Amino acid sequence: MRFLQFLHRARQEFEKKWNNKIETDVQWSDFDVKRTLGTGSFGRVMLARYKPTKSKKFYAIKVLDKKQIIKQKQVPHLLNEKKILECVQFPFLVRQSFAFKDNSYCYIGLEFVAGGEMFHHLQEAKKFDEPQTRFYASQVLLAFEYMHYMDLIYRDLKPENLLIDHKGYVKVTDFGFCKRVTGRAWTMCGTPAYLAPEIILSKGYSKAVDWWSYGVLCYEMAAGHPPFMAKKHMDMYEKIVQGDYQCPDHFSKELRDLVTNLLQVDVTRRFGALRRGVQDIKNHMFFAPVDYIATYQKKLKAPLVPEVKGEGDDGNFEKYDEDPLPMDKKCLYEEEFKDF
Ligand code: ISQ
Repeated sequence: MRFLQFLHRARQEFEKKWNNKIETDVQWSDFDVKRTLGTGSFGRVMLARYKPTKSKKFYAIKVLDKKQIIKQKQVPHLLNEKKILECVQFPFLVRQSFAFKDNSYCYIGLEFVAGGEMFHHLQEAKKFDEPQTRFYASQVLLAFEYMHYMDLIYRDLKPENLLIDHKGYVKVTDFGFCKRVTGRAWTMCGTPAYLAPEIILSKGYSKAVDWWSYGVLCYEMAAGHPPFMAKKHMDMYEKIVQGDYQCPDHFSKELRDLVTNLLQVDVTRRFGALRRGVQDIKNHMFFAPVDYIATYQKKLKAPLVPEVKGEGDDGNFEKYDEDPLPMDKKCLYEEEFKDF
């Protein structure tokens, strides 16, 4: 009950920000750029240090190429992402500190989360044991409970989008596909191995797609590979819409039961989307050892504390080619990006 009161207050805060446009007067030349932390189809995330103030804080700045955004028709998704990031505030969601644009790019400044991607830690460990799986899964669960309460569908859950902070806790990043909807959504988006059957079948879909991808994530953390795999996307989609997967023998009966209830092809049977909503998952026996309040307060000892040698240590992130960021002489697509 206490948590519901918290969510109610958090929703009021969210609404206030949703209706207010936040301005900043930060610019790219205010930063010392260290290096690239990640790349995507419309740009890259760069580690950079803010020069003007004494604190010289580090940020992970998402640099988005306006030309690419236009070409790939992603303007609405970008505006969504910025607005949502401005509004959300939760311990397991990455925070936005500022946003600005110039002639060629749009920039979103995020807090720097130094522990690296869960994807990287999962690769190193091959698979997580069940207590570690539960530790991360319980935080993503609270993050989804928060987002869904704000009428947000996340739509892109995967280990690449989960960062580990210096204490070893999860932060969800990349809100590029996140959308505020009360009814149904229709856009085909996400990552093939995590797509819910109803998205593949081009049906209108709801928040339940996040609970499907959550089932895929729980499975993948504990197994070391996702439940639906095939060389060709079409073969993988066939398995997904059939619900054709098997749990490894080492899965406990609790984990097996949780995954079975989440990976329900029939939305009307899927955990998270039933009458009791998220409570069916929070109260599931797999999560019986979890203290959600202590989790929310980050009072528990993390199973893996990443090595972070001081502020701005980028050692937990892979290296990328550093291509220059060419700047146009005139402002591109001023009208199209006026709301950024
Ligand atoms: C590091 N910190 C915050 C956000 C990030 C997004 C992508 C890659 C690295 C990141």
